[in-house]
Amino acid sequence: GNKGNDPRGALIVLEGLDRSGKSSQSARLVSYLEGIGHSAELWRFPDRTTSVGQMISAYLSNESQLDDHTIHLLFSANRWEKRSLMETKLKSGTTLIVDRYSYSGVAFSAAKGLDLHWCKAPEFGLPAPDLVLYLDIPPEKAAERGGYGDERYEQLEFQKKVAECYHALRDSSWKIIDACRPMEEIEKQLQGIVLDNIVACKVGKPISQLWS
Ligand code: Z5A
Ligand code: MG
Repeated sequence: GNKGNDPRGALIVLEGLDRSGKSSQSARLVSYLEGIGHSAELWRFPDRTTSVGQMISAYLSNESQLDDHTIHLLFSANRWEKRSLMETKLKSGTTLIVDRYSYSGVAFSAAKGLDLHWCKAPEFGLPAPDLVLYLDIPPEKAAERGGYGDERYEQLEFQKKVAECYHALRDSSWKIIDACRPMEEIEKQLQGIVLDNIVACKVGKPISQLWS
């Protein structure tokens, strides 16, 4: 057990447009960290395993219809229901690699035309990431990748709006990664950035809260 003064884990989020490579790179990062002896877990939002997550999943696959505000709040609730476990893990020294977080929540809803400040409000007080890795890719290039077009938001014009909304959310915790390069090259770059960040968290950087 962790007695409180022990090093904490880092909260590291991957964001980016659909098909930018978040899930591929998150999985590779966790394998890498585990391989060099770090305690790390792969998390993703939406977490489709909870009852809220199942409502979200039905919505995304067009099996159900929901008002834009309602689905926004469900995505946020899906993060809040994982908050205490997230904090417990971080405090016990486990680094969390999280595939999408509040930035996806705000960017996708704001891209539909909802007010940006309204979209940010329910995220207030969630643990703030120590690092956001933004996998940057032009929407046209992402659309050329496999599997695009199966779910509700996977349309080119909409993805362009999402990209603009992501841009408005950038802050000093973000690192912009060129996601058009080969997977292995991106993987190597992320490993270096993440290791530096984990070390910085271990030397006592407190967990802050959104939107700081
Ligand atoms: N959403 C929301 O509205 N509000 C919220 O709060 C949250 C989410 C959290 C489902 O998310 C939707 O929910 C999403 C946002 C919204 N909108 N949509 N659509 P999801 O995470 O379940 O989406 P996904 O379908 O699992 O994955 P993705 O994000 O679209 O893709 P990705 O994870 O970024 O990419 P990938 O799966 O790693 O790679 C995609 C393909 O590209 C695959 O064939 C790879 O082999 C290939 N790939 C990856 N990297 C490369 C490179 N470097 N070169 C060439 N090919 C590559
Ligand atoms: Mg994914």
